[in-house]
Amino acid sequence: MSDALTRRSVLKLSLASAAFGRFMLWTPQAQAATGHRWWKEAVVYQIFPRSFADSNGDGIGDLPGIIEKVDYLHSLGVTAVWLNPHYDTPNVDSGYDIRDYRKVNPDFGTMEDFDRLVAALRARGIRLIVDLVANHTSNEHAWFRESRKSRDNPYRDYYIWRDGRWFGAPPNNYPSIFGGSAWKEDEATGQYYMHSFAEAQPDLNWDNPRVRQEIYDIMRFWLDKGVDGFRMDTIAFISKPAGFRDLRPEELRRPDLVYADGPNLHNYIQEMNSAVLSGGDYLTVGEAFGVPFERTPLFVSEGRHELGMLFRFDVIHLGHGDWQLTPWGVPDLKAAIAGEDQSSGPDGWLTTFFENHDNPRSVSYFGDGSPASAKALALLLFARRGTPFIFQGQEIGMTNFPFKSVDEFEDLVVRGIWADAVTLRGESPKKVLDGIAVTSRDNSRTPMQWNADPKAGFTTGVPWFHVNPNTAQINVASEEGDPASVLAFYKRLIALRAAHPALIYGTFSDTDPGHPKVFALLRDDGQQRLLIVINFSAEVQPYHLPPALAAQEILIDTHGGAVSGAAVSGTDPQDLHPWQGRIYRLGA
Ligand code: TEU
Ligand code: CA
Repeated sequence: MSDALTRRSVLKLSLASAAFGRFMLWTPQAQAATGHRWWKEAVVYQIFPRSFADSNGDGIGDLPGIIEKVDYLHSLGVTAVWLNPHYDTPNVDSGYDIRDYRKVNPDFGTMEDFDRLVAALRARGIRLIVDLVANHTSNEHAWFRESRKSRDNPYRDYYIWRDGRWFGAPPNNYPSIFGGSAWKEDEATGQYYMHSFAEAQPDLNWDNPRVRQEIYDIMRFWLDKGVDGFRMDTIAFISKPAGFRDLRPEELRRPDLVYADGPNLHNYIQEMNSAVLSGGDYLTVGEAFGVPFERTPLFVSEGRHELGMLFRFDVIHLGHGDWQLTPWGVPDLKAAIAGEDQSSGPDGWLTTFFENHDNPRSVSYFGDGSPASAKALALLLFARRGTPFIFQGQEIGMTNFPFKSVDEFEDLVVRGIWADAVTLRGESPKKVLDGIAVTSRDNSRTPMQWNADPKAGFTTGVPWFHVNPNTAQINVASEEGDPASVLAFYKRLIALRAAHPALIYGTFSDTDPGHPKVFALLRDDGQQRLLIVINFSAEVQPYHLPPALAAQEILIDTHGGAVSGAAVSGTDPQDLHPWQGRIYRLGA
């Protein structure tokens, strides 16, 4: 049998078993032979519940609100949902400070609502993954309330307590990712506890086996409820160094690189895998903040039995730190994309995403705010190798919010930046505000724009956060009726990916990494070769297909639904309109 034939039959077999798997028990062994997995084929939709849909008019999005929108999700074609934290929380950091891991946030509903959500999604073939926040808890969690009481409390070792070095000086010079020291002195015992993020988010002590078992129990609890996996918050931070030495000056600029490299990190993830994850074929995606390229395969290489995929931040953080902006060009974006792609190693898998709840809107940051640039980004999202994640509102081209003053922000990170940059270091308030306005994660947290109403159809009450005034133009209701809308384009892309395995399992290569404006990306699964060409600029680009890449057919075009399926012969002599992109099927 020729190589190509072998590949073909293996592919057919695995596609057949993928279809089969929907109705029958999943067989991980059979899948492992080809590396095909449901979660590689999935298209995931991220929901930030507080801002998605409010069912009871209190101005806060909730689980019944999501249930009302499951048909919308189904019509979009997504096959999985990632829910940002839905647990009981004092809400210091939008639910990433969990008070009770087994209780639904009362703002969002009840456990019955959660069960109904799982069922409603499942009835439409959509799986659910939940957020696992295991590096830290809320300071109001029962474990921490016990832990801080006394040095000999049975929960003392659930957290990381150390003596200060001398009066008023923390145990070492670790900064918190959210600003200030990572140590907070606690009155009851006079010791300091560690918090990688906010003071209200004390870090758990993963070196304590009881803590690890608690987390595994929590994971089993939600798996038993029917969830299909986890997005693991800042998972690379869980293992802490024994000695807590001081960071060197150059390390202080990127403390996350040190925090994400604890001595037991991979032991713990492997233990979690064998204790919990090996029991099924779950979607697991680790937030890999701080993980350098070369360590990526340690998490995702199949043979290591750790995680299915990671979120890397090379692309989404291109050109910005906390708030400082550095200029970037299309070749830099190409390099970041190629870098992420290659970092997975030969048998690892990654994600493709341009937005999440921690970042600005991609159409504003990477594009020029126009629907045309939103479609170009959508095409680039699906051109990349990896499981695509779409953040709520991205599929209609939601933009950044027009923030005009620092008081309009909600995020504690903004307050931290302001205190550090303006108050402490004397930076110009205008400069800092301009930077925050472009980069703040509050941009992604404004209510979902369902219709043109000033409340966006998000709530009948007073929305908890500003509605973007452009909901008058950018909203689901108007785009649903428009075949040329961003929403319609996302639907076509999602369907196209499902129908073209080369877009899922095909190799990825950039055929023109130096071109200053145009992407020309090749996906090849041995059966089909697809060329994705995207004019990533607001100007016309005279781009011609290289003669070697004889195009047979246009599968999708950002400019006009009618042309898809149109035959082309060999090179295509047309200029590309601003932000125009196409997928060509190439000859053998
Ligand atoms: O984020 C971890 C993290 O490092 C981010 O805060 C990142 O540095 C920043 O947002 C820039 O993108 C996770 C959650 O995604 C975030 O929402 C939480 O605030 C944080 O953990 C603490 O739980
Ligand atoms: Ca509500």
